[in-house]
Amino acid sequence: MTILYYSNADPAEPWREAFARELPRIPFRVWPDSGPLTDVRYALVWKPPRGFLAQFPNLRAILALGAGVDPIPSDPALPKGVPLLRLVDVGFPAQMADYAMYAVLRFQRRMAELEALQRQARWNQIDPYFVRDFPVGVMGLGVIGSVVAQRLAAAGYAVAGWARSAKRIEGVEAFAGSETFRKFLSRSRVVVNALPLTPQTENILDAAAFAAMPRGGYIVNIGRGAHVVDRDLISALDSGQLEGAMLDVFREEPLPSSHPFWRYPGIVVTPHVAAPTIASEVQAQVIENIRRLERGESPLGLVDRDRGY
Ligand code: NDP
Ligand code: OXD
Repeated sequence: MTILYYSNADPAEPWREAFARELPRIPFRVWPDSGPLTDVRYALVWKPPRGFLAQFPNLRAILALGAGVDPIPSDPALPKGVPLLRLVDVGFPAQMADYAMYAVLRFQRRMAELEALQRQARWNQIDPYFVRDFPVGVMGLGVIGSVVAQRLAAAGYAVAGWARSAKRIEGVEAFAGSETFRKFLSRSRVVVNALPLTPQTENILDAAAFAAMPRGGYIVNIGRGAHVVDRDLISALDSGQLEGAMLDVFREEPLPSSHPFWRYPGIVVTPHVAAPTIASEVQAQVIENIRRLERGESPLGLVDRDRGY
Protein backbone atom coordinates (compact mmCIF):
# COMPACT_ATOMS: atom_id res chain seq x y z
CA MET A 1 0.00 0.00 0.00
CA THR A 2 1.40 3.47 -0.91
CA ILE A 3 0.45 7.14 -0.94
CA LEU A 4 1.36 8.75 -4.26
CA TYR A 5 1.95 12.51 -4.61
CA TYR A 6 1.47 14.29 -7.94
CA SER A 7 1.82 18.07 -8.37
CA ASN A 8 3.60 20.25 -10.86
CA ALA A 9 2.96 23.32 -8.68
CA ASP A 10 4.22 22.52 -5.17
CA PRO A 11 7.28 20.58 -3.97
CA ALA A 12 6.78 17.17 -2.40
CA GLU A 13 9.41 17.43 0.34
CA PRO A 14 7.22 19.04 3.06
CA TRP A 15 4.63 16.33 2.39
CA ARG A 16 7.20 13.56 2.59
CA GLU A 17 8.32 14.90 5.97
CA ALA A 18 4.76 15.24 7.30
CA PHE A 19 3.82 11.69 6.25
CA ALA A 20 7.06 10.21 7.62
CA ARG A 21 6.19 11.83 10.95
CA GLU A 22 2.43 11.19 11.08
CA LEU A 23 1.82 8.01 9.06
CA PRO A 24 5.19 6.24 8.94
CA ARG A 25 3.62 2.86 8.20
CA ILE A 26 2.38 3.88 4.75
CA PRO A 27 5.15 4.42 2.17
CA PHE A 28 4.99 7.88 0.53
CA ARG A 29 6.09 8.12 -3.09
CA VAL A 30 6.34 10.98 -5.55
CA TRP A 31 5.32 10.63 -9.19
CA PRO A 32 6.92 9.39 -11.45
CA ASP A 33 8.65 7.19 -8.83
CA SER A 34 5.37 5.47 -8.02
CA GLY A 35 6.55 1.90 -7.44
CA PRO A 36 4.06 -0.77 -8.56
CA LEU A 37 0.89 0.92 -9.81
CA THR A 38 -1.17 -1.76 -8.06
CA ASP A 39 0.22 -0.61 -4.67
CA VAL A 40 -1.14 2.95 -4.91
CA ARG A 41 -3.99 3.30 -2.43
CA TYR A 42 -4.21 7.09 -1.99
CA ALA A 43 -3.46 9.66 -4.69
CA LEU A 44 -2.64 13.21 -3.52
CA VAL A 45 -3.00 15.35 -6.60
CA TRP A 46 -3.02 18.90 -7.91
CA LYS A 47 -4.44 19.15 -11.45
CA PRO A 48 -3.48 15.69 -12.71
CA PRO A 49 -3.55 15.19 -16.49
CA ARG A 50 -6.47 13.33 -18.03
CA GLY A 51 -6.19 9.56 -17.62
CA PHE A 52 -3.59 9.84 -14.83
CA LEU A 53 -5.84 8.44 -12.10
CA ALA A 54 -6.99 5.50 -14.23
CA GLN A 55 -3.56 3.84 -13.88
CA PHE A 56 -4.05 2.71 -10.29
CA PRO A 57 -6.45 -0.24 -10.06
CA ASN A 58 -6.49 -0.37 -6.24
CA LEU A 59 -7.05 3.32 -5.56
CA ARG A 60 -9.11 3.86 -2.42
CA ALA A 61 -9.38 7.68 -2.54
CA ILE A 62 -8.29 10.71 -4.55
CA LEU A 63 -7.27 13.62 -2.32
CA ALA A 64 -7.17 16.90 -4.25
CA LEU A 65 -4.60 19.38 -2.95
CA GLY A 66 -6.97 22.30 -3.36
CA ALA A 67 -10.43 23.56 -2.52
CA GLY A 68 -11.22 23.41 -6.24
CA VAL A 69 -11.04 19.94 -7.79
CA ASP A 70 -11.16 20.84 -11.48
CA PRO A 71 -10.25 19.26 -13.84
CA ILE A 72 -10.64 15.92 -12.05
CA PRO A 73 -14.43 15.35 -12.28
CA SER A 74 -14.44 15.99 -16.03
CA ASP A 75 -11.79 13.32 -16.73
CA PRO A 76 -13.67 10.64 -18.73
CA ALA A 77 -11.21 8.01 -17.44
CA LEU A 78 -11.76 8.89 -13.77
CA PRO A 79 -12.08 5.57 -11.90
CA LYS A 80 -15.68 4.99 -10.90
CA GLY A 81 -16.69 4.65 -7.27
CA VAL A 82 -13.45 6.11 -5.86
CA PRO A 83 -14.18 8.97 -3.46
CA LEU A 84 -12.80 12.37 -4.46
CA LEU A 85 -11.94 14.67 -1.54
CA ARG A 86 -11.14 18.36 -1.55
CA LEU A 87 -9.67 20.75 0.99
CA VAL A 88 -12.30 22.48 3.06
CA ASP A 89 -11.56 25.65 4.99
CA VAL A 90 -7.84 25.12 5.91
CA GLY A 91 -7.50 28.89 6.26
CA PHE A 92 -8.76 29.70 2.76
CA PRO A 93 -12.00 31.62 3.49
CA ALA A 94 -10.38 34.31 5.66
CA GLN A 95 -7.57 34.84 3.14
CA MET A 96 -9.98 35.02 0.21
CA ALA A 97 -12.07 37.53 2.15
CA ASP A 98 -8.94 39.65 2.74
CA TYR A 99 -8.18 39.60 -0.97
CA ALA A 100 -11.74 40.51 -1.98
CA MET A 101 -11.86 43.25 0.64
CA TYR A 102 -8.62 44.74 -0.65
CA ALA A 103 -9.84 44.61 -4.26
CA VAL A 104 -13.19 46.25 -3.47
CA LEU A 105 -11.55 48.97 -1.37
CA ARG A 106 -8.99 49.53 -4.09
CA PHE A 107 -11.74 50.16 -6.63
CA GLN A 108 -14.04 52.14 -4.35
CA ARG A 109 -11.17 54.36 -3.15
CA ARG A 110 -10.00 54.77 -6.79
CA MET A 111 -6.47 53.75 -5.90
CA ALA A 112 -5.40 53.03 -9.50
CA GLU A 113 -6.17 56.64 -10.47
CA LEU A 114 -4.33 57.97 -7.42
CA GLU A 115 -1.31 55.79 -8.22
CA ALA A 116 -1.29 57.08 -11.79
CA LEU A 117 -1.36 60.66 -10.49
CA GLN A 118 1.55 59.95 -8.18
CA ARG A 119 3.60 58.64 -11.09
CA GLN A 120 3.08 62.05 -12.71
CA ALA A 121 3.73 63.95 -9.42
CA ARG A 122 0.25 65.46 -9.75
CA TRP A 123 -1.74 66.60 -6.69
CA ASN A 124 -5.34 65.99 -7.65
CA GLN A 125 -7.81 65.24 -4.85
CA ILE A 126 -10.05 62.61 -6.41
CA ASP A 127 -12.95 61.68 -4.13
CA PRO A 128 -13.61 58.02 -3.43
CA TYR A 129 -16.89 56.57 -4.65
CA PHE A 130 -19.58 56.48 -1.96
CA VAL A 131 -19.84 53.08 -0.29
CA ARG A 132 -23.60 53.35 -0.86
CA ASP A 133 -22.97 53.56 -4.62
CA PHE A 134 -20.77 50.48 -4.56
CA PRO A 135 -22.97 47.36 -4.29
CA VAL A 136 -20.96 44.15 -4.42
CA GLY A 137 -22.10 40.77 -5.76
CA VAL A 138 -20.40 37.54 -4.73
CA MET A 139 -20.72 34.57 -7.09
CA GLY A 140 -20.65 31.34 -5.09
CA LEU A 141 -21.81 31.20 -1.47
CA GLY A 142 -20.02 28.08 -0.35
CA VAL A 143 -17.30 27.66 2.26
CA ILE A 144 -15.36 30.58 0.78
CA GLY A 145 -17.98 32.82 -0.86
CA SER A 146 -20.16 32.99 2.24
CA VAL A 147 -17.24 34.32 4.31
CA VAL A 148 -16.27 36.76 1.54
CA ALA A 149 -19.85 38.06 1.40
CA GLN A 150 -20.12 38.44 5.18
CA ARG A 151 -16.83 40.31 5.42
CA LEU A 152 -17.84 42.78 2.70
CA ALA A 153 -21.26 43.26 4.28
CA ALA A 154 -19.63 43.92 7.67
CA ALA A 155 -17.56 46.65 6.01
CA GLY A 156 -20.74 48.44 4.97
CA TYR A 157 -21.12 47.40 1.33
CA ALA A 158 -24.53 46.37 0.05
CA VAL A 159 -23.76 42.73 -0.67
CA ALA A 160 -25.68 40.19 -2.71
CA GLY A 161 -24.65 36.60 -3.22
CA TRP A 162 -25.51 34.16 -5.98
CA ALA A 163 -25.47 30.37 -5.68
CA ARG A 164 -27.20 27.35 -7.16
CA SER A 165 -29.44 26.87 -4.15
CA ALA A 166 -31.13 29.41 -1.86
CA LYS A 167 -29.08 30.63 1.10
CA ARG A 168 -29.70 32.65 4.22
CA ILE A 169 -26.74 34.76 5.23
CA GLU A 170 -27.31 37.68 7.56
CA GLY A 171 -26.81 41.00 5.82
CA VAL A 172 -26.53 39.44 2.36
CA GLU A 173 -29.24 39.54 -0.29
CA ALA A 174 -29.34 36.01 -1.68
CA PHE A 175 -29.99 35.09 -5.31
CA ALA A 176 -30.34 31.47 -6.42
CA GLY A 177 -30.24 29.72 -9.77
CA SER A 178 -29.42 30.68 -13.33
CA GLU A 179 -32.73 32.51 -13.82
CA THR A 180 -31.70 35.14 -11.25
CA PHE A 181 -28.18 35.64 -12.60
CA ARG A 182 -28.91 38.73 -14.72
CA LYS A 183 -30.81 40.42 -11.93
CA PHE A 184 -27.93 39.69 -9.55
CA LEU A 185 -25.44 41.16 -12.02
CA SER A 186 -27.54 44.22 -12.76
CA ARG A 187 -27.39 45.35 -9.11
CA SER A 188 -23.66 44.63 -8.64
CA ARG A 189 -21.12 47.35 -9.34
CA VAL A 190 -18.37 44.90 -8.34
CA VAL A 191 -18.64 41.18 -9.02
CA VAL A 192 -16.41 38.90 -6.95
CA ASN A 193 -16.24 35.39 -8.38
CA ALA A 194 -15.74 32.54 -5.90
CA LEU A 195 -17.36 29.74 -7.91
CA PRO A 196 -15.91 26.30 -8.58
CA LEU A 197 -15.13 25.48 -12.21
CA THR A 198 -17.72 23.10 -13.67
CA PRO A 199 -19.26 22.72 -17.14
CA GLN A 200 -22.09 25.00 -15.91
CA THR A 201 -19.80 27.77 -14.67
CA GLU A 202 -17.10 27.74 -17.36
CA ASN A 203 -17.09 31.03 -19.36
CA ILE A 204 -19.82 32.43 -17.10
CA LEU A 205 -18.19 35.87 -17.02
CA ASP A 206 -18.60 36.67 -20.70
CA ALA A 207 -19.73 39.63 -22.80
CA ALA A 208 -23.40 39.10 -21.85
CA ALA A 209 -22.56 39.04 -18.14
CA PHE A 210 -20.45 42.19 -18.34
CA ALA A 211 -23.20 43.94 -20.31
CA ALA A 212 -25.73 43.06 -17.60
CA MET A 213 -23.67 44.88 -14.96
CA PRO A 214 -23.98 48.62 -14.35
CA ARG A 215 -21.66 50.66 -16.57
CA GLY A 216 -18.29 51.31 -14.94
CA GLY A 217 -18.28 47.98 -13.08
CA TYR A 218 -15.41 45.89 -11.72
CA ILE A 219 -14.54 42.19 -11.70
CA VAL A 220 -12.59 40.34 -9.01
CA ASN A 221 -11.77 36.78 -10.02
CA ILE A 222 -10.60 34.44 -7.27
CA GLY A 223 -12.41 31.33 -8.61
CA ARG A 224 -10.80 29.90 -11.71
CA GLY A 225 -9.41 31.50 -14.87
CA ALA A 226 -11.79 29.64 -17.18
CA HIS A 227 -14.75 31.40 -15.58
CA VAL A 228 -13.75 34.52 -17.51
CA VAL A 229 -13.77 34.86 -21.29
CA ASP A 230 -10.51 36.75 -21.62
CA ARG A 231 -11.22 38.60 -24.84
CA ASP A 232 -14.69 39.63 -23.63
CA LEU A 233 -13.14 41.11 -20.50
CA ILE A 234 -10.68 43.15 -22.55
CA SER A 235 -13.50 44.35 -24.86
CA ALA A 236 -15.67 45.35 -21.88
CA LEU A 237 -12.74 47.32 -20.42
CA ASP A 238 -11.95 48.88 -23.82
CA SER A 239 -15.54 50.07 -24.18
CA GLY A 240 -15.76 51.47 -20.62
CA GLN A 241 -18.53 49.03 -19.69
CA LEU A 242 -16.06 47.79 -17.09
CA GLU A 243 -13.70 50.09 -15.25
CA GLY A 244 -11.24 47.55 -13.85
CA ALA A 245 -10.49 43.99 -12.84
CA MET A 246 -8.36 42.23 -10.26
CA LEU A 247 -7.51 38.71 -11.34
CA ASP A 248 -5.82 35.97 -9.34
CA VAL A 249 -6.53 32.93 -11.52
CA PHE A 250 -6.03 32.31 -15.23
CA ARG A 251 -6.80 29.78 -17.94
CA GLU A 252 -3.12 29.07 -18.24
CA GLU A 253 -0.94 29.30 -15.12
CA PRO A 254 1.65 30.70 -14.92
CA LEU A 255 0.01 33.42 -17.04
CA PRO A 256 2.13 33.55 -20.24
CA SER A 257 4.28 36.69 -20.41
CA SER A 258 2.69 37.63 -23.75
CA HIS A 259 -0.85 37.66 -22.32
CA PRO A 260 -2.49 41.11 -22.61
CA PHE A 261 -3.73 40.98 -18.99
CA TRP A 262 -0.18 41.62 -17.76
CA ARG A 263 -0.01 45.05 -19.33
CA TYR A 264 -3.64 46.21 -19.54
CA PRO A 265 -3.89 49.42 -17.48
CA GLY A 266 -7.22 48.59 -15.82
CA ILE A 267 -6.19 45.09 -14.74
CA VAL A 268 -4.32 44.00 -11.62
CA VAL A 269 -2.77 40.54 -11.97
CA THR A 270 -1.76 38.41 -8.97
CA PRO A 271 -0.21 34.92 -9.38
CA HIS A 272 -2.85 32.65 -7.75
CA VAL A 273 -2.10 33.87 -4.26
CA ALA A 274 -5.54 34.90 -3.00
CA ALA A 275 -5.41 32.01 -0.53
CA PRO A 276 -1.90 30.60 -0.29
CA THR A 277 -1.63 27.12 1.16
CA ILE A 278 -1.00 27.04 4.88
CA ALA A 279 1.06 23.84 4.83
CA SER A 280 0.40 22.78 8.42
CA GLU A 281 -3.40 23.14 8.09
CA VAL A 282 -3.58 21.50 4.68
CA GLN A 283 -1.35 18.59 5.67
CA ALA A 284 -3.29 18.03 8.89
CA GLN A 285 -6.56 17.73 6.93
CA VAL A 286 -5.12 15.35 4.34
CA ILE A 287 -3.53 13.14 7.01
CA GLU A 288 -6.74 13.20 9.06
CA ASN A 289 -8.66 12.07 5.98
CA ILE A 290 -6.32 9.16 5.33
CA ARG A 291 -6.61 8.13 8.99
CA ARG A 292 -10.40 8.29 8.72
CA LEU A 293 -10.42 6.21 5.54
CA GLU A 294 -8.12 3.62 7.12
CA ARG A 295 -10.53 3.36 10.06
CA GLY A 296 -13.52 3.10 7.72
CA GLU A 297 -14.92 6.49 8.80
CA SER A 298 -16.35 9.21 6.54
CA PRO A 299 -13.75 11.68 5.29
CA LEU A 300 -13.99 15.48 5.15
CA GLY A 301 -14.58 17.33 1.90
CA LEU A 302 -16.29 14.61 -0.11
CA VAL A 303 -16.99 15.96 -3.60
CA ASP A 304 -20.19 15.19 -5.47
CA ARG A 305 -18.52 13.93 -8.63
CA ASP A 306 -21.64 14.38 -10.77
CA ARG A 307 -22.09 17.98 -9.66
CA GLY A 308 -18.34 18.60 -10.07
CA TYR A 309 -17.70 20.40 -6.74
P1 NDP B 1 -17.88 25.33 -2.29
O1 NDP B 1 -18.14 24.04 -3.02
O2 NDP B 1 -17.97 25.33 -0.82
O3 NDP B 1 -18.86 26.45 -2.85
C1 NDP B 1 -19.21 26.57 -4.17
C2 NDP B 1 -20.35 27.57 -4.31
O4 NDP B 1 -20.58 27.79 -5.70
C3 NDP B 1 -21.65 27.04 -3.71
O5 NDP B 1 -22.33 28.09 -3.05
C4 NDP B 1 -22.45 26.61 -4.94
O6 NDP B 1 -23.84 26.71 -4.81
C5 NDP B 1 -21.96 27.61 -5.96
N1 NDP B 1 -22.17 27.08 -7.32
C6 NDP B 1 -21.62 25.98 -7.91
N2 NDP B 1 -22.09 25.82 -9.14
C7 NDP B 1 -22.96 26.82 -9.35
C8 NDP B 1 -23.78 27.20 -10.44
N3 NDP B 1 -23.83 26.48 -11.57
N4 NDP B 1 -24.56 28.29 -10.31
C9 NDP B 1 -24.56 29.02 -9.16
N5 NDP B 1 -23.80 28.71 -8.08
C10 NDP B 1 -23.01 27.63 -8.19
O7 NDP B 1 -16.43 25.81 -2.77
P2 NDP B 1 -15.40 26.75 -1.98
O8 NDP B 1 -16.14 27.92 -1.50
O9 NDP B 1 -14.61 25.97 -1.00
O10 NDP B 1 -14.40 27.14 -3.18
C11 NDP B 1 -14.84 27.87 -4.30
C12 NDP B 1 -13.73 27.94 -5.34
O11 NDP B 1 -12.75 28.88 -4.97
C13 NDP B 1 -12.93 26.67 -5.57
O12 NDP B 1 -13.63 25.74 -6.35
C14 NDP B 1 -11.71 27.21 -6.29
O13 NDP B 1 -11.96 27.26 -7.67
C15 NDP B 1 -11.58 28.62 -5.76
N6 NDP B 1 -10.38 28.79 -4.93
C16 NDP B 1 -9.41 29.68 -5.33
C17 NDP B 1 -8.31 29.93 -4.54
C18 NDP B 1 -7.31 30.97 -4.91
O14 NDP B 1 -6.24 31.05 -4.28
N7 NDP B 1 -7.58 31.82 -5.88
C19 NDP B 1 -8.10 29.21 -3.28
C20 NDP B 1 -9.17 28.31 -2.94
C21 NDP B 1 -10.26 28.11 -3.74
P3 NDP B 1 -24.66 25.76 -3.78
O15 NDP B 1 -24.18 26.17 -2.42
O16 NDP B 1 -26.06 26.13 -4.02
O17 NDP B 1 -24.29 24.36 -4.13
C1 OXD C 1 -7.53 25.82 -4.43
C2 OXD C 1 -6.68 26.84 -4.97
O1 OXD C 1 -8.47 25.44 -5.08
O2 OXD C 1 -5.60 27.06 -4.45
O3 OXD C 1 -7.28 25.41 -3.30
O4 OXD C 1 -7.03 27.50 -5.94
